Amino acid sequence: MTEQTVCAYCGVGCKFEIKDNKLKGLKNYPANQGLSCAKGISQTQSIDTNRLLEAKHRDSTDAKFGTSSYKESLKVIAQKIKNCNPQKIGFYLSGQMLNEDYYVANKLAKGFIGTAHCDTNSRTCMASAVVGYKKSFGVDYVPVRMEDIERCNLLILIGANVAEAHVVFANKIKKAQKKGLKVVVIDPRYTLTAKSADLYLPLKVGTDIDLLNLLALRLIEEGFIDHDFIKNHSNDFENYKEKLLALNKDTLLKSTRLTQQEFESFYQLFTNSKNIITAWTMGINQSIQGVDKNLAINNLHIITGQINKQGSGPLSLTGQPNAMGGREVGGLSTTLAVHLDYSEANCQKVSDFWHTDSLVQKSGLTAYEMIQKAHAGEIGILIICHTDPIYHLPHRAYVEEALKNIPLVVEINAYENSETSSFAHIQLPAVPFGQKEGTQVNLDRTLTRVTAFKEKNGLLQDWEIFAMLGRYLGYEDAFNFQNSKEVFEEYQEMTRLSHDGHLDIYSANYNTLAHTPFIWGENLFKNNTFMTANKKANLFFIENKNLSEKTSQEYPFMLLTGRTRDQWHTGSKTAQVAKLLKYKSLEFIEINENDAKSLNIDEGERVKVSSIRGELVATVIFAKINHKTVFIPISHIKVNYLTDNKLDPLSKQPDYNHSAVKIEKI
Ligand SMILES: Nc1nc2c(c(=O)[nH]1)N[C@H]1C(S)=C(S)[C@@H](COP(=O)(O)OP(=O)(O)OC[C@H]3O[C@@H](n4cnc5c(=O)[nH]c(N)nc54)[C@H](O)[C@@H]3O)O[C@H]1N2
Ligand SMILES: Nc1nc2c(c(=O)[nH]1)N[C@H]1C(S)=C(S)[C@@H](COP(=O)(O)OP(=O)(O)OC[C@H]3O[C@@H](n4cnc5c(=O)[nH]c(N)nc54)[C@H](O)[C@@H]3O)O[C@H]1N2
Ligand code: SF4
Ligand SMILES: [Mo]
Repeated sequence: MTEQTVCAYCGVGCKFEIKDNKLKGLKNYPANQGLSCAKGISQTQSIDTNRLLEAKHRDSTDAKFGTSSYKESLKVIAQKIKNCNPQKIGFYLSGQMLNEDYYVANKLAKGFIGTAHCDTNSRTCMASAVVGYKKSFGVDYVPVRMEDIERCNLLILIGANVAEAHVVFANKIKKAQKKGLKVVVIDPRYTLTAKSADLYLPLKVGTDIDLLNLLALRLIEEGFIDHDFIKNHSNDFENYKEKLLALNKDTLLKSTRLTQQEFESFYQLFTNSKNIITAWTMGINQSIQGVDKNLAINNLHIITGQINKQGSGPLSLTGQPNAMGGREVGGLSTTLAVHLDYSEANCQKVSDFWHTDSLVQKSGLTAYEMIQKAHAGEIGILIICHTDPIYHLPHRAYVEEALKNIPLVVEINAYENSETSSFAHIQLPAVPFGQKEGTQVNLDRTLTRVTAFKEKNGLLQDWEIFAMLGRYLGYEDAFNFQNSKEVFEEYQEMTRLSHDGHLDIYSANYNTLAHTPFIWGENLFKNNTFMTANKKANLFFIENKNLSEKTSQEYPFMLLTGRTRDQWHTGSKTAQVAKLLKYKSLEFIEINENDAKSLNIDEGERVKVSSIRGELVATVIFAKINHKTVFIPISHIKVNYLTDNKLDPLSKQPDYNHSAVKIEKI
């Protein structure tokens, strides 16, 4: 059989076959059926460029790095960990790590070093979806598969630009449209995705809850709800309904800035569709009310019974390739391991499983909370793996100050020159996609094998680094793994501890995963039984609290940030591939022509964009985007000097899409 592997970029999880060091979309694989996108397919070109190839060490970030070795550096780190209060140690992981990498890091931090401050960049990505699913359905579980769009009549894409962020899924949506699927796109920007929509709703940024409430209210008033489902499978409908009906429809509509006609078209589509999927990403999750927005979506599916049948349901689209796997392993500081929350009984089970008496007993700091602690001088060691927090966290100037306050910052990266590297004392090289092996889970619970097809040349994969550190700390037995398969199999055993064994990854087989994917949790909500206390789905009345930063006379524009098709975040891999740079420039700002004219700015001109927190320079592009709203892609490496660091109170996910800025000609 030909060698196969899975893409290391987005959550679609396309499978490739590998021939002569070239990748080709694998036919007959459910996620991509032979398709792939430009950045996915060009990944072999970044295996040998811009690589971090040796360990480096310096005592102060003012000094230059000297070369070191894994052994030397890890011994230093182990010694410093032994001398540090575990409460002052943080692990900052990534939704791009494989399950095995996550598993070993999580075991080391929570099980042996004894710090629960082990979180991941997925906090900035889908933490709101996790909390939303758990509140509504009792478990972090995506109850829809991508192939469901083939049985679906209406797909609502809200705050998701799949044409650039989930390219292959977007192509599959287009195919389904040819067979009758209708697509509504709800976004303050007329995105590439909006271009192929059947209906585009240019709602005002931050008003999604108003729109969803208006829809739910009308559905209830006009009887387009599923009474049987509500009665038998949901909690708290009467309270939800009473509060919802007390809202004023005109006020809701006015808030969204949509016209009555636009809303009626949406309503018609909704009420005329048998099967409905709502899919969302960062336009919903990255918000001070990110959890509430998720709940508002889930509510809609509960009251209409649009869930647990083919072609329907609330589908959170995961961004990173293994953000789902990270959630399952327990990479978020708010989970212990294998979907287990912190409780005495769960801690006992996990202590027994890991044979440890140092297990943490309560949830730890989330990503930005670690930064806040560091800012206050209360973090002694931060180990960062497979992510670039200086680049990706909001209010960058504050994050920079925080990292400067940490006596030991360790960065594990496969590539050179991350934005975080200037703040690191120790850098450790890891092997990237192409040289590492293990498993990952895509956005619809598909577990697949990642295969190494190039030599590691003496370098280690992320989990091997954490295991070596574990051994230097004296935990010989617990970290004595010989290969990725052994790590996976221990993780598999552990999934038996998950509640009712719902995380049935223990049934998969490492060897066969190389060619046959495994979908975990199929039929978890069979017969509409959810995983809440009484097995019914919870309804929550939600209101738009308008808590985000507001525009002002001085900062009159609302800034949105997001993806471009051919770039992957910092571009440590994609910006090395010449052909990917042709599609769009990296440092632009989208603004509508009228707003630009009022500032006397023309297309192609360079402008200074500032918020109260910082500034950057970008090139102007005219775009169809709402009045007084602008967009800067996250390929602009400085984007987070501008963004606000408000967090959702429950998910702790940042409010990236609502920062007030001003624009000046330079
Ligand atoms: N090419 C490429 N693909 C990627 C990535 C990448 O870096 N490059 N990253 C991956 C990752 S980690 C992620 S998380 C996903 C993200 O996938 P997406 O979330 O689909 O990507 P974004 O570009 O962030 O799109 C968010 C959309 O939300 C809109 N939006 C902003 N505010 C609001 C609002 O208040 N309401 C509504 N309704 N919409 C709003 C924005 O205009 C934008 O179009 O992409 C993944 N795929
Ligand atoms: N303004 C704004 N900010 C955002 C967002 C936004 O929409 N707007 N989105 C947020 C979201 S959703 C996300 S997911 C984050 C993403 O932000 P980051 O995670 O910081 O971005 P990446 O560039 O993907 O960082 C991955 C890092 O891993 C390194 N790497 C690659 N392969 C390997 C490997 O195998 N091992 C190791 N150890 N390192 C490797 C790369 O060189 C790179 O430095 O950004 C967040 N920040
Ligand atoms: S759509 Fe996503 S998973 Fe598929 S090839 Fe492109 S980046 Fe990779
Ligand atoms: Mo993400």
